[in-house]
Amino acid sequence: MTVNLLILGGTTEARRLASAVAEAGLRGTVSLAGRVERPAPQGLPLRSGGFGGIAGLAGYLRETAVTHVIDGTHPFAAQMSANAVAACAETGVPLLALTRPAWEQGPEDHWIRVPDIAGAVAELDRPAARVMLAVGRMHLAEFAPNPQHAYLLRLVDPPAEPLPFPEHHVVVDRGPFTRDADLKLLTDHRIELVVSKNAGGSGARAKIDAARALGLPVIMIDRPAIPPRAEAHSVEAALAWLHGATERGV
Ligand code: 3Y8
Ligand code: NAP
Repeated sequence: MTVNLLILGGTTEARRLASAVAEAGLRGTVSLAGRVERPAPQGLPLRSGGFGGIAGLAGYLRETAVTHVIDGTHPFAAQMSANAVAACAETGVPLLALTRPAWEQGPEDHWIRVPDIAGAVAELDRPAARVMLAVGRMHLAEFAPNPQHAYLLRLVDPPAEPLPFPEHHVVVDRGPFTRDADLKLLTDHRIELVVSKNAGGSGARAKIDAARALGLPVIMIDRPAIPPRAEAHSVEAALAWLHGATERGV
């Protein structure tokens, strides 16, 4: 069977998979939501924007005769992943998730684990501190109830609207980040507390390694629930699945 792969992208691992698929001479497309102004080149043709829910994705799979879907989205992109499980079940297109194991707390880590964004907001109901809020842009408004803190924000694009924090400093940057650069960032801004999603992978963990080196506490947000699906934790395993699936003719 001729492969026509759809990669749901937006992570370092998805981009690396796309390059490997292109090098293998297989046909594939990377899909992004269109969240940022200048997405990184993906090594395969790119489509951008929502599909229109489960029905929209199922329609896309049929119309473009996709033979396999690899969901390489971020662990917090739970809606996209749930839609992929449903649309692939409906259309019979084989689905594999390429996802990263959650970060584990080490002996020198000072983590305060919370179940979700609301848990992180509740945890910030404490006396004023210098906080690195490294959760991106989309959920910033939820953090408005704690204006007492001085926030260091890292955003992929400059903020389009005023931010709900009287005292804040914005760094416009995209990852993957490095431990040394984040060590300097936390030190220069005299950060006392870091707020982070448990993204897993290497691209976002620099701030966690830097916080550990500085002995700083981290409010660590656990991942949202995602329906069960086949999973791989490396590009090599994802490619093996793809080759295996094509040999089996599924
Ligand atoms: C549009 C596509 C690659 C992929 C790079 C990874 C690593 C660097 C670290 C911090 C944490 C954060 C954020 C982050 C990281 C990788 C990966 C990752 C975290 C790009 C990209 C898109 C997005 C969307 C963006 C979100 C935001 C989240 C910033 C490309 C650069 C905070 C997640 O302004 C916005 O609307 C931003 C939205 C979703 C979370 C949020 O709620 O704001 N990612 N990030 C994707 C699309 O349109 O479909 O240009 O590369 C991708 C990457 N961002 O090629 O190596 O694999 O995780 N992304 C988090 O983990 O908390 C930054 O600052 O320390
Ligand atoms: P989400 O909340 O799970 O998805 C909301 C809706 O956005 C989806 O239902 C879908 O719209 C659209 N969408 C999401 N990802 C898409 C993709 N790759 N291609 C096409 N449409 C997509 O997703 P999110 O958390 O906003 O994440 C959006 C993108 O940013 C994803 O590519 C993700 O990998 C990347 N990202 C997210 C985070 C994060 O912290 N959430 C971190 C790093 C990268 P329709 O229902 O209309 O199809």
